Amino acid sequence: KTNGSSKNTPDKIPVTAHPLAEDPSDIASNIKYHAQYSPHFSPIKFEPEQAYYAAAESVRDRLIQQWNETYLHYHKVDPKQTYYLSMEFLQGRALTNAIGNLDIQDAYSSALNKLGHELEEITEQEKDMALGNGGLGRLASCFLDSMATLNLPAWGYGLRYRYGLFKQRISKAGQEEMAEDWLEKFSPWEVVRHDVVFPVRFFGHVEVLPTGSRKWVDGEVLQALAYDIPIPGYKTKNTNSLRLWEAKASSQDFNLFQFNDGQYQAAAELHARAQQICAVLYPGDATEEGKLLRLKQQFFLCSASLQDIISRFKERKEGTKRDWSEFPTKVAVQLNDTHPTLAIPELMRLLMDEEGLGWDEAWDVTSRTIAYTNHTVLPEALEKWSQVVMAKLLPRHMEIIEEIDKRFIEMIKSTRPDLESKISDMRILDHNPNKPVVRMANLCVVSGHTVNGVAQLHSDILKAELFADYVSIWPNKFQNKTNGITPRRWLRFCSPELSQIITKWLKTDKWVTNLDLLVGLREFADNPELHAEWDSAKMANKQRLAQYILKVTGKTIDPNTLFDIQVKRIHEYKRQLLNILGAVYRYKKLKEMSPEERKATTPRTIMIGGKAFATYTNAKRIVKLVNDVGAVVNTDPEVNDYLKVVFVPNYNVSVAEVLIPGSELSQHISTAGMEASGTSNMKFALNGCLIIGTLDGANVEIREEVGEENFFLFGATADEVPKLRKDRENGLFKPDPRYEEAKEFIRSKAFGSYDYNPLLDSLEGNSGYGRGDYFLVGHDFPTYIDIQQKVDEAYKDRKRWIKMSILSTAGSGKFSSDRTISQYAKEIWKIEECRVP
Ligand code: 4GP
Repeated sequence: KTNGSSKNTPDKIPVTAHPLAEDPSDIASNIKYHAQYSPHFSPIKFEPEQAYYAAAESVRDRLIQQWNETYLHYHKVDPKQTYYLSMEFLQGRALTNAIGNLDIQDAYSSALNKLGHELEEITEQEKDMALGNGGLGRLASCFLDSMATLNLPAWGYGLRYRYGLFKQRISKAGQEEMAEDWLEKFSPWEVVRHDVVFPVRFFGHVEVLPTGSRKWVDGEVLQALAYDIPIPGYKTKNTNSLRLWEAKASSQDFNLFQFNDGQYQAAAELHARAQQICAVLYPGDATEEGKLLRLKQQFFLCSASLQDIISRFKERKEGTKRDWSEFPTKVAVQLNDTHPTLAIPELMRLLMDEEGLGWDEAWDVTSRTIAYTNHTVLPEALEKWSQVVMAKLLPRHMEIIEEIDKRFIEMIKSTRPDLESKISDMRILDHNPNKPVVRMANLCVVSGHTVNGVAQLHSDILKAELFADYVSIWPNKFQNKTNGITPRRWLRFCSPELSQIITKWLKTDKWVTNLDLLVGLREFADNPELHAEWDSAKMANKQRLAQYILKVTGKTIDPNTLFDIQVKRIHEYKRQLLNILGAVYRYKKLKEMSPEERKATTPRTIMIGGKAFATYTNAKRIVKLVNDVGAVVNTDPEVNDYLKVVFVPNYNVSVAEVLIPGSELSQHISTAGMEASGTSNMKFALNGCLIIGTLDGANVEIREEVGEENFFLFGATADEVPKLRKDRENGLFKPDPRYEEAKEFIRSKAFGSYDYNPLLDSLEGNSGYGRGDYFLVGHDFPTYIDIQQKVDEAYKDRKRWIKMSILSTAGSGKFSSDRTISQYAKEIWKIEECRVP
């Protein structure tokens, strides 16, 4: 191992461009070529950072080659293509993934060695591309990987945020948000496409032309500029695109006269407004300005993407006039939640006002093209936009939405008089005089050809509750597509040791693209040789995790303790509070024990990580509580050999890649019925980690697959939840004394002087969202504590635990995103493989 300093750079390696080199020496000279001729850094230095950029650029050359071939192939074949519109893509790092998918790991590793570097050290130089918030964004990225691997003609469309969500820092005060700086230097993975630019209009008004048709004019016009990120499939030539839009004002919009007059801000006003659009993901929306900016972002994504899609549709049959009724046979648009709903009125507008179609024809095309995925039933996440703001920013779209709403009501009245009393709930416009809004989910359901949930339980809830009235009109519109995760990033690359063992025992590495093969491990679940190998791979991953924790928090954790992890966005429904109350209870009991009794317990390290949305006060209090509990427990010499509580800062994709392989128990403990699916539960299970969880989201299916005896179940079921809430309102809830004890301990200031009463008060009282313990922490606490005891017992029996761990991996085949995407392709998009020869 070298320190990668300039002293170690072997001068003998020639500097040549070999974009597709196979041989490590040629790859090394290609890397050197990039270090020398890409003018980003001084040519004298060759530190790990420069080596990363040079290696990334050399890998990118290869991708571009395949990418161009893919594009030309799709152009020639003109297959039906899917476009996945999403406000979020949580891509994480690209280098390991690209090298792995291209199957050039060994060659790059030895090429870098020749240059005095280690591949692993180099890959850690990369900043995460963190253009997402949580599960919905990471799902989109897993889907891109599967689409390319399955050779499907399918692209992603998103926004190129300058700062992404935010970087989380933990201080005494709790969470602090900092700008995420993935573009501080530059990203070697994006290719700016100066030839792909579309105008996007805001404000203005609608003009009626002499022909009677309508046109949106005036207002302000920005430019959408494309940045493409190559998405390689695993061991295939197909390399798809993630196209991210950046907002720009044109040079014509720079007012030179004003500038020379000293009015610098006024001169570049439109440029400044353009910059705001792609500055951050989910800007605060407490103010009217914030709401307007979010709506602008959504429209910007939809308008640019649809103009691009339409121009590709035309371009692929250049010279001939395309029949618009063919559009849905060439284009499938998937809306990742309601954020890109404006794609519906925008497609209608483009078809009618720009292409000259009539309403019926445009409606037919639009509704056969668009499908919608719902990712949550939380009422606050179901978007509603003010009609006033919508009419001001997008006057033509508001007209179109009104017309869709009107026709929907007419349809109900004429065909389903039995539903007339439901119209006010089902229609798109809510004319509440205090706050008239557009209900985006309703617009999606009415306009799209398919609506899907993301796990069986969630899809059932959508059909039985949220969208029940529509089901009676369109029974075939609703589907389930249980989420999945890519086995490449989430096992093959993040846990090479375990992967090797799996390949050895299955005698094939085909599981990487056919995850169902993992079931073959069941046969060896009792084999002592496999047990020994499994145990040592898990231990290596735990050690790597312990080193990481030391690096980022300064805390030492012991790999011989049970590693128990909960990582996800901090939200009351996900119940990190239940976890920490459990930890507090455990701590209190340990304090009460004699030293001998303590020795008989199962030592644990509890790790919790996740970001709290900047304006979500209770979530931020939870982050602080975890840190405060950790500060006391971890420094208590009586207890800290048996319990540690660590908050893992700035949870993101690359942190997950270290945490998940090293975990043994993972908590997925949401109030039943509230977690649409969860996807990290799948990643943990795949990595041989056991799950403690409620019957919620995909937990239900994971438990079915891995076997009940390998899943630590507790808590109320989704069916029971409404009655439990009612009981609570009627004063019928009787708290368990252990629950009271844990809360009281925190209130007693055992964990510092911060006032946690407002947080704990959300668990008291009898009613209301966020009060009266809406998320049923109190109800589920006793069964949670009981099942944790079962975990402790199971962990003591090493043989049993390892067997459970093997069976967990063996039962995870269903959760490959390859399976999910094959189902979308067949059952929603109707697209087929288009393999590049
Ligand atoms: C998330 C859901 O909370 C999670 O259960 C699901 O696994 C994930 O989508 C992917 O389907 N929702 C969001 C969101 O991230 O912003 O609504």
